[in-house]
Amino acid sequence: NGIELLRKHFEVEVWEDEHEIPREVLLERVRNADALVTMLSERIDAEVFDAAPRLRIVANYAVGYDNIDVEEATRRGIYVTNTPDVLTNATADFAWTLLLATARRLVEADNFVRSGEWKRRGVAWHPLMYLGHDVYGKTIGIIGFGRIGQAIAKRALGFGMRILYNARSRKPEVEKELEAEFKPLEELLRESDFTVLAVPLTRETYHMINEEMLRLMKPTAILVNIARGKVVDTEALVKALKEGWIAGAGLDVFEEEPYYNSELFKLKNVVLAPHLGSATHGAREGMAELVARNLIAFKNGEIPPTLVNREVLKVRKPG
Ligand code: 8YV
Repeated sequence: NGIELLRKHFEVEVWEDEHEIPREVLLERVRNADALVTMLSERIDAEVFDAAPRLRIVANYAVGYDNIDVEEATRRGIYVTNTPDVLTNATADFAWTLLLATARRLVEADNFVRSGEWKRRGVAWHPLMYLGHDVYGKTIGIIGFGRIGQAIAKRALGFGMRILYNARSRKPEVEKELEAEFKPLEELLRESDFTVLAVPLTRETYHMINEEMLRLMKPTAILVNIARGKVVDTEALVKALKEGWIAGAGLDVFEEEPYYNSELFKLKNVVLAPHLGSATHGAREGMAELVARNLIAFKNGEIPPTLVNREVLKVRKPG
């Protein structure tokens, strides 16, 4: 495991508590740290860097790194690394898990069986029972066409879907391979039966899916978010789901985590998960190992294999 691997090379201090590390404890504990392994729950910014004068590398146990002020890290010559690739398939699988579960109302149906309601009704079968949305042959729109977005598209090929995508830049090589069409955001939203969010959270993608965008979607459309909660304006989404501008949503990520929203939780046409996109045994092992490899490379005076801020090399030497 990753920590065992690290112990061979470093003196390791672990925050074992299942609760998040309190800010003041974090600021205290980083005082003598050369390296820091972080998760999404920790905001790593100038305040942390000020408290950690020896810090040379922040290895994020995640592919997304919106929890880290990368610009500030670069300015101070601190490496930032992430965990791409090792979680791509697990996360794409989970996007599909949510898509299918929402389209076919799996959670509602599961509750119907396990609550005893099925037995109480005494009706074995009815042609209109828990009707869902067709998936095969429909149109999927993928917003964000990096590794995870493309892996989601690959799976869509098996579902005979028309694949639309939107991204900062066009990707002609993959367009061919995945038979995917580039569309401006508005068009993608208008045409898709399923819209899946796979963008990183940045200044540009914050509340990218707002009321105006939700109103463009089909009333039969389903929105799936495995990216970051803040990409969607939740208040607008709740309105869209309640008023039927869209048919449903599968959400793995929320504007605040842990999340509670009594309005959203009342709705039957949503399937919710507590940020489980990469939560498989294989992906977690891969992430831990990659974090360790980045740190070991740093210790050996090499450039970490999945360095996020390459510009930092202008400010510091490898190692
Ligand atoms: C992690 C993620 O579970 O990689 C990411 O960006 O969101 C998830 O894989 C989470 O970030 C743990 O830090």
